[in-house]
Amino acid sequence: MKFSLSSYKLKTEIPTTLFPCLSLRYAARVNLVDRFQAHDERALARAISLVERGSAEGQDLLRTLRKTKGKAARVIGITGSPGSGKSTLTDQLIGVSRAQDKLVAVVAVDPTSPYSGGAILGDRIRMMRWHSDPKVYIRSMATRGHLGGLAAATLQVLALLEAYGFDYIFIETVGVGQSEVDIVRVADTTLLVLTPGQGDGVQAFKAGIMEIADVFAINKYDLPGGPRLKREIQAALELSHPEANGWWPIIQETIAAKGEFSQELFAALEKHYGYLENSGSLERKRLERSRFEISALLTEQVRLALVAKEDEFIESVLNGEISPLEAARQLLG
Ligand SMILES: Nc1nc2c(ncn2[C@@H]2O[C@H](COP(=O)(O)OP(=O)(O)OP(=O)(O)O)[C@@H](O)[C@H]2O)c(=O)[nH]1
Ligand SMILES: [Mg+2]
Repeated sequence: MKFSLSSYKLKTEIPTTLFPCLSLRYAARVNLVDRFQAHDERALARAISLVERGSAEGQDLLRTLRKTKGKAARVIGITGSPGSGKSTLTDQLIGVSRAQDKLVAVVAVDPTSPYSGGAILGDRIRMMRWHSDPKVYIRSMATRGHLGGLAAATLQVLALLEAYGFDYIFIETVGVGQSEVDIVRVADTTLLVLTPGQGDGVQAFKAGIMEIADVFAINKYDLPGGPRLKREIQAALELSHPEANGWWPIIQETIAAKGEFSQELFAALEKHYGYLENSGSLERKRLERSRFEISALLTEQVRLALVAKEDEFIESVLNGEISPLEAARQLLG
């Protein structure tokens, strides 16, 4: 027999004397949905761990919650090179949101990649002052084993956070590897953090990540070279003509460590969201996010199913008995 979560409410009314164990389990799940929707942070934590584990219960929960969709959260992706000040800026943006009594979530994606020692500790320290605020939820997620991209689990956690009713969801990813490309497909607004004096402008231009930014933060503007970096980015934008998409990226200087220009940066993010709403692009963004969610899960499932079998083919490919393409096809077949 198949149960859906919506029927759990009915099921709990089955006389508990008949199926005491079953009823208790259903009651627990109903309770989880109710508690989740009543903004119980422990229910959120439980829901996230269910989804991260890939359990059937987690999937049921996601489906139920998606059906009772409330208002949309604003999802802001924050990316940039290691140490550019992403967490310090996020801390400032939380501050501006909280001054407006908004409900705020932060997902700090720790790439655990060979390039970076992992950002979790830094994030914890940088945003520590919010730990006692019940309207701020901060979660670090590792993406180990996902080639530096945003893990499928991250996207599902994002769906949970949206259902929970957060007004703002900030996703911090280090701009290394695939994650900064992925972030564009997930976030409504992408904020690229650059810093002067490290050749960031040139590097961003070379790596083709200029195109991903809806808003630029030139952080550490207290250090020498800020105005120059700003001019470089302006010139680069003029060359690439971003207005073809209907949006001309805003370049905002910030000194996150001193809390300067946070309001201005926040206003730039709001302006971009307004543009999305007015141009009808928001709907397109949301479709793209769902598409990305499916494809990330698909890739992960295929990898999980097939990678273990790869070994059987390695020798044959090495000996020239079959080609790598034939091996891949046989694996899929
Ligand atoms: N001078 C100066 N330093 C800053 C500014 N903003 C942040 N920092 C410092 O830069 C360092 C890195 O800041 P984080 O916020 O941890 O940077 P991050 O980009 O989150 O770093 P990762 O998550 O490790 O990639 C810290 O020592 C901050 O205090 C700024 O505006 N000016
Ligand atoms: Mg950080």
